[in-house]
Amino acid sequence: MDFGIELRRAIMKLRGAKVVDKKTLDEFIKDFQKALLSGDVETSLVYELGKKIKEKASIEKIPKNVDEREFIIKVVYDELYSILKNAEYQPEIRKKKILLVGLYGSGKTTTAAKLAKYYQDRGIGACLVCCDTSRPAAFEQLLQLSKKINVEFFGIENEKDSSKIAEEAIKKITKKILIFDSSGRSAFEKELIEELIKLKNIIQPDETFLVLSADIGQIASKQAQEFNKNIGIDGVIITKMDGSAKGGGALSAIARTGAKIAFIGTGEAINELEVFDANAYLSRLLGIPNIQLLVEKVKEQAQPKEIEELNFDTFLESLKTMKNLGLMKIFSMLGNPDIPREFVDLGEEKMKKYEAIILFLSTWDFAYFRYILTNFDIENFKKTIEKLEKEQLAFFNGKTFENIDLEDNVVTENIKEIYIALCHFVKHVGATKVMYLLKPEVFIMWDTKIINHYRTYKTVGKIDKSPEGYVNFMKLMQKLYKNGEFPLSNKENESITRAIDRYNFEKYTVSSNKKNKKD
Ligand SMILES: Nc1nc2c(ncn2[C@@H]2O[C@H](COP(=O)(O)OP(=O)(O)OP(=O)(O)O)[C@@H](O)[C@H]2O)c(=O)[nH]1
Ligand SMILES: [Mg+2]
Repeated sequence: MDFGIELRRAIMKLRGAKVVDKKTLDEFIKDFQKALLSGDVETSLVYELGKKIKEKASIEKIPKNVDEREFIIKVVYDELYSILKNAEYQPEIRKKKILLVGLYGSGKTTTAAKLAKYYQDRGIGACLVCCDTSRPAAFEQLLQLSKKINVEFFGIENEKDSSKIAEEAIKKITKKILIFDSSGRSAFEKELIEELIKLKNIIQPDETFLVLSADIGQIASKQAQEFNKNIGIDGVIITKMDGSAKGGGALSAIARTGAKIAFIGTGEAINELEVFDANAYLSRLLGIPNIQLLVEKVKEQAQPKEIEELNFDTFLESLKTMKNLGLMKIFSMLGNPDIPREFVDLGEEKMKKYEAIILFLSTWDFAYFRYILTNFDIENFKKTIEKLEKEQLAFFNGKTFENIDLEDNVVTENIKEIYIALCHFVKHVGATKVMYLLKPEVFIMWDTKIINHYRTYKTVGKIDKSPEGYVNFMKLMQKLYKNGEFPLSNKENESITRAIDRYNFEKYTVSSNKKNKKD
């Protein structure tokens, strides 16, 4: 379980609070502190943070017209950012020598390959040098990795003196970034540290990085200090941030020593390495969508076609290109890192539709859908959609919103069955969103604000959230559309169903949100 889950739960609970008073704030701070402690963050830091948040977000200090929940979350964000921002490190893209050192099994060899790929992708050739002379098969492991990513490899099989290997590599390979992998060791093993000092003197690296696994939590700072004292390090790379509950402890402990965090490892795959960016990390950690970053990433991937605005339509359009980015990353940037991995791991082709659904849902209501999706029976959802597609949805093939006969019982029964099946998974609002995604030419989405508006509409009977209520809503939409009562835009390529939804959304959902903020 990753460290952020508890934190995001605390935030979700705060977001869902009906009123925000002193009691709510105290309770949030308690939840927040508990989450940090479970992430192995130092007790003194946890205490200090709690105190600061209590001061800065005290109810009297929250400006009028600002949502209290968002204000408190912003204070939390800023406090955490102030700890982490100084640990950022910008790696220069140039020819250099990098030495990786660290504890056994911390991820040095994997990280060496990830770094080689990182630089290679940025236009600079890299060579992986095996200076691990103690671990059996270290040579073979690095050799295989270098083949996998197609970078040069240098090693001398059965050579026991790592300094000799380094010397040869430096002599032979002069035009590339050299990345030296070394044997695992603790900072407290004197003899092994002596050997490392010798190796470092021969290499004269431009950058020496200590590779630490997030699993060790706050102990990270002791290792960092000791390694720094003995051999001197330029920064730390924290691996396994994906799988460890203690990542927060490791990060904050390192940041507090004043050391830099050069990269973080976020998975076993070769491309799962990121330059440590405090903003990006915190957005993901706290479940705050980092749309800016997502837009940048999508733009990066979507060349040469520019994506000017990120919305539902461009989202679907760019799904294909975003695929390269990794869906897990996209969800994270949307503030939804808790989406079950299975969603992402299902076969590519098959998943397209579900991806669209989930992406859409997750952009629509973060907190709510994070909750739903983390408690979601994916297999069952998949089966349900497949069944609907063969039966009730197939009924609508070739039909459109304008031409369906809503007085026909067969039509309305099919609508109700689809609606009921989907409500089971994503409730009444989500159900219509999924229906729209599956049959965009037929169904119109609604939400609570839209329902409320049309409930009082003079020309209809009761509109409620029941299946009949949705059929009534569809009838009303069709009637209003046929009477020309929707001042629909003539946006190029915009379908009628989408245009009606845009109209309803802008008129009833958005304006009602604005009104609530003012109150
Ligand atoms: N989940 C996850 N696993 C990682 C990450 N980095 C490395 N690993 C895994 O950690 C294990 C150990 O990685 P290695 O790269 O062999 O570690 P090492 O420090 O070279 O180990 P020694 O050479 O034995 O000291 C492997 O199974 C890697 O796949 C990461 O960021 N996330
Ligand atoms: Mg190794």
